[in-house]
Amino acid sequence: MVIPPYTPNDTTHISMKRFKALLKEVDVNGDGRINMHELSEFLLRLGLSNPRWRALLLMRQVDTNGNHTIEGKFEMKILIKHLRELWGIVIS
Ligand SMILES: [Ca+2]
Repeated sequence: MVIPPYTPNDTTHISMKRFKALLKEVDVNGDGRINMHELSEFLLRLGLSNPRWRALLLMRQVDTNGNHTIEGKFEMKILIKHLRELWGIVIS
């Protein structure tokens, strides 16, 4: 499956408050970590197509300690960076 590369026209802005609220919403087991399933749900709620495919791609790049979840300040920072660079989602 090919996802079209993002062009600057596609930029979506969401607030840090909204970003954190969304993460909390999708963290169904409430452990403060985002797993593949939760990440896919998160991307779906951001309105992105093919959320499962994107979640797979994103997890591979963001999960630096390889525990299959996104957690902690460091990985969150990378998540924010990649959302912007890959798909033009700017969190501010
Ligand atoms: Ca991790």
